[in-house]
Amino acid sequence: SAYVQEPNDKPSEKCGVLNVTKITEFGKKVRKSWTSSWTVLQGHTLLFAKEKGGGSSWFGGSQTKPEFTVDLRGGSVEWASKDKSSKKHVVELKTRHGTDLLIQWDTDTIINDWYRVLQETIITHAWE
Ligand code: I3S
Repeated sequence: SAYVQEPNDKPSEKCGVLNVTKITEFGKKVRKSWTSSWTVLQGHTLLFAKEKGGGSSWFGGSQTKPEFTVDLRGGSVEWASKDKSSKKHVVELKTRHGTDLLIQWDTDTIINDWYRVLQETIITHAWE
């Protein structure tokens, strides 16, 4: 059988390290604070945890709790305009609650994958 039981019974669709900052919270502009975060996509939820000592940690274990989570339903992604950041390959993720994030990674193939997966997730869950 192709069925494989995941350790925490919640298959992760994608994970990796990304640079992340909030730019608005509930519609209000907040000061940027770029952080390197271990990022996990589970269903329609995107979870971020601070990287500990450069090693990749894992949710579900006791070591690391998500620093924050984002519900992608009703959100949108686009490539950030130049005025949003001087960094390259920056994705702007907007949520329906008015909390917007910038997500960035220097390697274009990696950030392109995230862009595509986030967009697919938002489309998949559009009617929930
Ligand atoms: O949009 P801003 O204010 O130019 O964003 C920069 C600031 O967040 C800056 O921190 P300070 O507010 O402590 O100066 C960061 O170090 C920069 O990385 C931010 O700009 P970029 O272009 O990297 O997103």
